[in-house]
Amino acid sequence: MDALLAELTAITGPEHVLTDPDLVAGYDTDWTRRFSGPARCVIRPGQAGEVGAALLACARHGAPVVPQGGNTGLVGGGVPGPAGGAVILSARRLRRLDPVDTLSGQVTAGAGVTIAELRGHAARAGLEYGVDLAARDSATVGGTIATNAGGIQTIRYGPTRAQLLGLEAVLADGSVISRLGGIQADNTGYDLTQLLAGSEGTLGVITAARLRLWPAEPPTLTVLAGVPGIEAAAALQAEIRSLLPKVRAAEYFEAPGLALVRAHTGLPAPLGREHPGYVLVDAAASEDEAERIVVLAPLQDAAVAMDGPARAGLWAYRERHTESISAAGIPHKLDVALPLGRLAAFRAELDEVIAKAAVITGARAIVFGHIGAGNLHVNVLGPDPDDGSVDDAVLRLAAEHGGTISAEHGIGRAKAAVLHLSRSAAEIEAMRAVKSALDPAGLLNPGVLFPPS
Ligand code: FAD
Ligand code: 2HG
Ligand code: ZN
Repeated sequence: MDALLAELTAITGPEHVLTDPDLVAGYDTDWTRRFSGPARCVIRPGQAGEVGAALLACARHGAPVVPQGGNTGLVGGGVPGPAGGAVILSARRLRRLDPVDTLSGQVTAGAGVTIAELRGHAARAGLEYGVDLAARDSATVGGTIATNAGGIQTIRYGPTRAQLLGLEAVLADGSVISRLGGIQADNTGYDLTQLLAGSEGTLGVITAARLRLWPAEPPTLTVLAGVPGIEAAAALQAEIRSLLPKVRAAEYFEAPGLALVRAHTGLPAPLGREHPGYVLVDAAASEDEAERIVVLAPLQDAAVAMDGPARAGLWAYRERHTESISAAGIPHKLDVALPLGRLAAFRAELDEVIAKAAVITGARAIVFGHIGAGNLHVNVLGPDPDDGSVDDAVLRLAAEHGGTISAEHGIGRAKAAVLHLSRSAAEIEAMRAVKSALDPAGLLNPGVLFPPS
């Protein structure tokens, strides 16, 4: 056994240092199958002290460390790059879950707790965790903080950073920073908690977090409506949001995505007719409010559900897009956001831009997303996974329309080379300065977030 493996084994015991290729396979390839890289091993520490010892051992042996949670990330940030030699540090065993503090409406959770577990735990105390996403059964507290995940409730509760009151993390030098006291009125200098939110494993390994919970406000109304296109979709969700105070999700998908979902799942057509686009809205609404909504003119062909199973049935058309696309191929995932007023102009140019960029390989786009937040998931099937020309063209188009190249999935390895499309040179330099202050040797997640210097 080589010296690093011997040291790592001494830290966690042999059962938590994986080298068998069959076991490592679940960690070294990302959810999309587009990103993969050889790992020297996987280590699965059970507490922050073991994380610190593992980081120091890797630093001594010059082995880069790739922090990983549920491995549901979609931009290659949680798996090694092609160079090899990296150690994957899985945070899944950091499973602390304290009783809900109902006095403050807060909870402390370990990095390895899944979002479904956290949401269930909060619900049993009559509260709600504000972030929800289709990957809820695998995505972790640590991973969602590291990516500042958004999800289906962002328009109501904000992204993950808005839930984050404090965290515990291990820095590259093995030191532990911890602010789990849950004091909201805390004005004592740099906010290191928020610095780590969205840092994508480049600044430290998150081991636990103090999270805000919300009064439970179960959604009671789900509406799925057909629309002629994205402009009508943006207008419809705005109209519904102006009439209902408690809209928690406003989602969008199009006919090609629906066709893939139906082919993959066997679900029947959701509405009486086919439409170019569909809007799905979830709200906590009274019966009176619901009645005001269902008479809206654009809802002439719509399905309305007011009980759990029927609502879940409508949500399946939206939530099963990601798996249905993956069943059809390895997608290029371009998670952009635009000002709502630019969505239609962006969408109008999108197909042409994709067709030009992928002229040799051929390509088809499936567009869906969180339209209430201006967030579109452009998935492109067809081009070779290693061919980045489509990615480049779509991201440039979003930037030209005043949008961002990542709304919620992060930069990862997928978009590191084009970070400049959304961040100025001065911003990237400032971010690099923070990185080299906290991780001067570049131990944590090299190749993620920053373009090669
Ligand atoms: P991983 O994939 O393991 O890692 C993601 C990043 O975080 C990597 O850079 C990794 O290095 C870093 N990281 C992980 N754990 C730690 C830690 N403890 N400390 C430091 N760094 C760490 N995302 C959304 O934002 N909104 C959605 O609606 C959404 N829906 C999805 C639906 C499906 C079906 C799938 C497959 C994915 C979806 N995602 C969505 C993407 C993904 O779930 C999120 O990015 C999620 O935050 C990743 O969490 P994870 O625990 O799987 O992290
Ligand atoms: C979603 O909103 C996720 O469903 C995944 O963010 C998006 O598959 C995608 O591109
Ligand atoms: Zn999304």
